[in-house]
Amino acid sequence: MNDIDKKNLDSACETCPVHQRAYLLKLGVDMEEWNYVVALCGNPNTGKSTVFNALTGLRQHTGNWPGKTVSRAEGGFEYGGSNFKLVDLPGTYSLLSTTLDEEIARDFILFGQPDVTVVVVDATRLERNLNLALQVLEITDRVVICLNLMDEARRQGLQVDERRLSRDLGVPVVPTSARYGEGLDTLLETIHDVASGTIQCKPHRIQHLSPSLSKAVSELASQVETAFPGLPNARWVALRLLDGDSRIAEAVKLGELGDLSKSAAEENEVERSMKLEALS
Ligand SMILES: Nc1nc2c(ncn2[C@@H]2O[C@H](COP(=O)(O)OP(=O)(O)OP(=O)(O)O)[C@@H](O)[C@H]2O)c(=O)[nH]1
Ligand SMILES: [Mg+2]
Repeated sequence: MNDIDKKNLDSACETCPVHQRAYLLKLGVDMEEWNYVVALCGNPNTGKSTVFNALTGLRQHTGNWPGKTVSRAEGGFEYGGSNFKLVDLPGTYSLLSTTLDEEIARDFILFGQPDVTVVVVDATRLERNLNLALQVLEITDRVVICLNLMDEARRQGLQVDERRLSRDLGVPVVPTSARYGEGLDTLLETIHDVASGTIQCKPHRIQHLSPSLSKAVSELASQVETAFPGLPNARWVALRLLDGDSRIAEAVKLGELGDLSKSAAEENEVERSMKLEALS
């Protein structure tokens, strides 16, 4: 492969879907007819289902998460010539997996690697809602913040500087009043632009781990990568292991992470060779 081909492949990779097709299939999401997968998460009662219904209309169906009694809704929409699959995740305050709902939301974002994760936040309770948003920014960089209930914030005399928020978080922030359909066109456009790579996110991450923690995370992350080649977010897994996350420790012991990394890596390999073939 010459340099130009290599460059083309690199730039193609920057904009191609990043989702883990094999793992999404395990979670019951078949990407056959879809270009991009978008996850919708947020604290309970922030308007996720209202946003979901507004974006997908009648193109949706509901069921349960595979093997779980937690209900899920997924649907689709078309924008800018691409088909988007939208998955409504259970409402959660955190991704640290103390409940089944949190575990489902976390696994979907962490291992399914949606092309875009939309975090719906309540503009009238920003401080509490940003906890989840910051956790999401730790594990994925393709995020759009949907700053919902703006009508309610205005009614309460609250002003939110969405530009400043966007600058501080390093990802786009779109103000909406989903119940009244306000801001949803911009939300669609922004989801499209992040999915296609037109907008590049630079998410705010914790920069200053102490030197000893930083060293421990790097060492453990490289062991995790050796044990589970191709696993996305090995650093985050290492951090959770050091924090004593029993669910992640169990997934490591039972080899569940191994299943995921193997299928994801195989999938990537197939996609890569197809791209190389197309270039030759
Ligand atoms: N005023 C106002 N109300 C809204 C807005 N968006 C949603 N709501 C209302 O907020 C309530 C909760 O909305 P849902 O869409 O069910 O919220 P959710 O996040 O899916 O809730 P859970 O699935 O229970 O976590 C409903 O009564 C909606 O009509 C908005 O922009 N403004
Ligand atoms: Mg809901």
